Amino acid sequence: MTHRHALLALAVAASLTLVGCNRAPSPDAASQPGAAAVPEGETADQLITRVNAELKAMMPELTASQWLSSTYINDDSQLLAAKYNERYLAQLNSWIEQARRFEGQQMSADTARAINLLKLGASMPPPRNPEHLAELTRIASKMEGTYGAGQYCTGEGEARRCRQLGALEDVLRTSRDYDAQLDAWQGWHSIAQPMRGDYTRFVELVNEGARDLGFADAGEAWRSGYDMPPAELAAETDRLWGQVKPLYEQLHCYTRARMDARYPGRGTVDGGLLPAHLMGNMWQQDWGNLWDVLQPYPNAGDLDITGALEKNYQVLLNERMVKENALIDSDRRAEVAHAAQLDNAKRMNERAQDFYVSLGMPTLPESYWTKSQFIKPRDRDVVCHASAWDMNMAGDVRTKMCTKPNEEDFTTIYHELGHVYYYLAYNGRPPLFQNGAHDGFHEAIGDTIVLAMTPQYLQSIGLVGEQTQSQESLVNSQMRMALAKVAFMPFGLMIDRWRWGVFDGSITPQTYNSAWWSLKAQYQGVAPATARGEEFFDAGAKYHVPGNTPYTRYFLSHVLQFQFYKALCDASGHTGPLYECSFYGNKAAGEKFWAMLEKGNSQPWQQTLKELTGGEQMDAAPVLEYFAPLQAWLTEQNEGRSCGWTAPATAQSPAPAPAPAAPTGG
Ligand code: X8Z
Ligand code: ZN
Repeated sequence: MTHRHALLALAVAASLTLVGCNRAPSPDAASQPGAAAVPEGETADQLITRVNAELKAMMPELTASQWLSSTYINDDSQLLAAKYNERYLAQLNSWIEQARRFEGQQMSADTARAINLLKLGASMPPPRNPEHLAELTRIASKMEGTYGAGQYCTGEGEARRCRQLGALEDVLRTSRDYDAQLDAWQGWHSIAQPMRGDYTRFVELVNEGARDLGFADAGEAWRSGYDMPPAELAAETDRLWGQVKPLYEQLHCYTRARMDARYPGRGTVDGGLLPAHLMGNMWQQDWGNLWDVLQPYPNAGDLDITGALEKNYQVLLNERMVKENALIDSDRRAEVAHAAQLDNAKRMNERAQDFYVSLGMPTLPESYWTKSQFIKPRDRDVVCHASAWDMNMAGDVRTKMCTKPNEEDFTTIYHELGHVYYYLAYNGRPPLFQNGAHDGFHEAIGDTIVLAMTPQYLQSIGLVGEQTQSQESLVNSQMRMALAKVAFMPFGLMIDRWRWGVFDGSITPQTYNSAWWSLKAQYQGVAPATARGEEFFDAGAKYHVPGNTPYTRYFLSHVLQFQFYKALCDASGHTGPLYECSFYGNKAAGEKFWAMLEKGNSQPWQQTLKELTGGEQMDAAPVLEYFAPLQAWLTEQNEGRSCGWTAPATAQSPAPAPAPAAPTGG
């Protein structure tokens, strides 16, 4: 999932509740428990110094409660997480209220920025009403727990079998059986149905919070964290998408032809859309698992990273089993396998750390290795969605994953370490500046490193075999990257197109699902193979919806990471085509990267971007430069095909509203 910057964002959200029209402290704020007394005669600069200290002091208990509820899901941990979140948000309200005294007064530029940051960028704008705030944090914890503990059960009695997300994803990754994939896909989506009511209420509450803060709705609050007017953000993302769309359409067209060949007669859905359950990924956001179907040249260049990682794990497991008595019982065998999985996941993390260290960054602290959750525990429910945590703003950084030995998880580790190194780099800044330049920056750090994992780099670490230089192997490696990066982009946009609509009321609870599939069709060109009416809540089957993590950040990250990559390649002295560059081991690139990380969000992101890339605008030109050979190849392949798709009428028209609920007594 997201890194725990969300926490700060939550805090920021809360503070917004007090940005109102009257200057007197609101009774709510005055009565907040734990609100420190305001020292008499305190200046704005002194206030921010104090807020920074209080924020840092509160952080450990807040993050600890969230960590426990994510790594040990039960009613008690959820209760505590909700409570600590509520307290924290209330405290933030109090800080914001205190800051209002200084509106319009002279203060240092840093203090003005810090006060502004308190008011902006809220991901969960909390309502002013204390009961509603408590209800909001309870619902948030509950939805996160429901998602994390979600399971799909089939069969009766002895034959009853329950599978969680990881097992269902395994089916989509490895099975090419149409019905088995459909079952896994539908099964996972069934876990979201019970969340529909909670989500509906959640939307009302965050909108109430947003309005209390002076925003039109929660979506506008989300769009306000980009050092530009919120009204401009949607157009900005449209502009960037416009740059990449032709490339996506080529990839889609090629993919559709291969899917038709692989699943004759049912490789596409009416209108030329790709069937959601066949794309190798629960949300069709990364098509890399379809390598067996989509690989351009099967005999050019071995890039089977998953195969290599699995083999490494098997070797480790065999060593462990041999060391043990061969006759050990099945319980002990399971323990040994678990220990081998943990060791293997740590090795994958060491490999990722090595890249960062090669750039001159520090090794991770010992506590990273002892306190992280690397694999799925056997005895309890956890939120498996990957995340990186800064527990105390003082070096206790962690990753939480349910790592498996496959390519996707391998690159996710690099992604999470990007967050972790960002935390470590800006830990010296005042707490209010300990954040990404904007949230897309935070998401782009590790992915920039992933772009530098060229076939040559992968060969040098022994993950893939000898790489030959040929046009065919180039197309293969470009395709591998495109299936992860280009396929992602329309997904990165559509989630918040849906949520912005939900928050502004243009998408109502009666049209949650039809609007979801309408946007999936419009942006991604994918569709469900079977009807998905309003009895479903398919948005809820994607972590970031019940987890309330804004998603535009990932779209922006997929643009920015190519800009960062290009800048670091330049810094390293690379001269050839962009896609050939790896800055592994290059200290000059490392220094430039670190200089950006170390800034946090102490200045507008445009300035930070300029210092790294020379330009102040987000720009997808480096994406196109990188993929130029693939785009040319795809265009050639697609010649004579009719590309593009039309969204089916059923996905566009809202489903009929359900019958009104029966009146309840009392
Ligand atoms: O949620 C994540 C990371 C944590 S911030 C694992 N990502 C998005 C997703 O999985 O949906 C990374 C890419 C997109
Ligand atoms: Zn992330």
